[in-house]
Amino acid sequence: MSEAAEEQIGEIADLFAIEGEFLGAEEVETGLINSTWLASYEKEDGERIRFILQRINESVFGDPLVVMRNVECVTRHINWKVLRVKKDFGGHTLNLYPGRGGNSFVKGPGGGIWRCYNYIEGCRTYDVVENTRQAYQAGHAFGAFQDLVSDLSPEDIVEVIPDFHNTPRRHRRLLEAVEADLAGRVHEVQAELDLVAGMSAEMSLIAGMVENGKLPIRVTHNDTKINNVLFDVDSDEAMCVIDLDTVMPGVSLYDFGDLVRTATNPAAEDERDLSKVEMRMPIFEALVEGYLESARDVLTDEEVKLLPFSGKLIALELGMRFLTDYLNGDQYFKVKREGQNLDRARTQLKLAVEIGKAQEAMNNYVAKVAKTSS
Ligand code: GN1
Ligand code: MG
Repeated sequence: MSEAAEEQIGEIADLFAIEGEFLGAEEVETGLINSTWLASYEKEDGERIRFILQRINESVFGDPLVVMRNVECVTRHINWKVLRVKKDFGGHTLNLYPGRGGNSFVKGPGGGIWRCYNYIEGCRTYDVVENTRQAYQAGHAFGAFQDLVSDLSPEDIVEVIPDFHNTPRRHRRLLEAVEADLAGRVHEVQAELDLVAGMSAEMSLIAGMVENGKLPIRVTHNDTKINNVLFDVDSDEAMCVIDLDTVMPGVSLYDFGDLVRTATNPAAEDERDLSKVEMRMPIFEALVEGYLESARDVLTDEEVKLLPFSGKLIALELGMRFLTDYLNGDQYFKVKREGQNLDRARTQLKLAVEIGKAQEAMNNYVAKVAKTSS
C-alpha cells in the first residue's frame, strides 16, 4: 500500500468510535465493487482488535446513505432475532460500528461514505467449493439468512439498485451495448451473443411469475456468491453471511441461483480453460439439502420447484452482465487484466449451458427431497 493510501485509511480509521489506537490496515481485494480494508487497533490493555472498513462504491450505489439505511435495518433485525427468537442460531452476525458523530457511517476526508463492521476472527472464505460438506453449510447459511429476514417487510427496505436481477432487462442492456459498441469489441463476441440468443426464451420465466403474483417478493440478499460466506477455519462450518449492500426486495430464487452458480462450478469465475467449467451434481444436491433444512418452512412450493432453474438463470444473467461490461469498455466490474470480463462472461455462459443439460436430474432430485405438492 502506498504511504498516501496508508495515511488516508488511518484518518478514516480514527473517525469511528472504536476504543483503541489504529495500528494499520491491509486491503482486502476479493470484492468486485467496494474498497475494503482490514484495520487493526490496539486497546489500552494491549489487546488487539480488527475491524472491516469499507468505502461504498458510489458509481454502483448511487445513494450510499440509502444502502446504509438498509444495512442498519437488516443488521438490527437479524441481531434482535438471534438474541430473542432464534436462540439456537449458532453463527455470527455483522454489526455496524458507528462513527464518532453517532451515524452508522462517516464521510471520508477524501470523499466517499465509509462504514465499519466487526471482523469475525478465525474464519476464511472459499472462491471454489471443495466438498459437499462446505456446500451443505453454505446452503444452510443462506437458507438461515432467508429465514431470519422472512418477517421483515420488503416495504421497509429500499431497492438500492432497481431491476438488479431483472434478467430480461439485463438482456436489453446487453443488446443496447451491442448497438453502441463503445469499445469496438462486438466483432469478438459473436459466439457469446449466439449463446445468449439461444437461451432468451427462458429469461422472463421468473420475472413473469412475479408479475402474475405466482412468486412472492421478499427481503433477499441478492449477492449470495460462495465467497460471501465465512467458514470457521477449524471446523469448516459456515459462520456468517456477509456483504449486505444489495439486501433489497427480491425473489428468493435469485439468491439460491447465485449460490448454484458460484458453488457448483469448480473453475474460477474468470477461468480461461472452459473445459474446467461444469455443474457438479453432488454439490448441487448438498446445497439444496442445506438450504431446505433451514428455509423450507418459509418457502412456497413454487419457489422450491424452481430451485434447479434458478442456477441456470443466474449464470446466464451474470454471463450477460459481464459481456455487457466488456462491450462497454469495463466500466462496472473491477478488472485486473485485459479480457477479464470476457473470460468471466464465457465461463458463466458455459455454466448456464451445463446447468441446462443437468436440469432434469436436478428437478428429479429436488422433487424427491422436498416433497412438494405437484
Ligand atoms: C459483484 O463485489 P461483489 O463481488 O460482492 C456484483 C454481483 C456479482 C458479482 C460477480 C453490486 O459482487 O452482483 O454477482 O460481483 N455486485 C454488484 O462476481 O453489482
Ligand atoms: Mg457485493
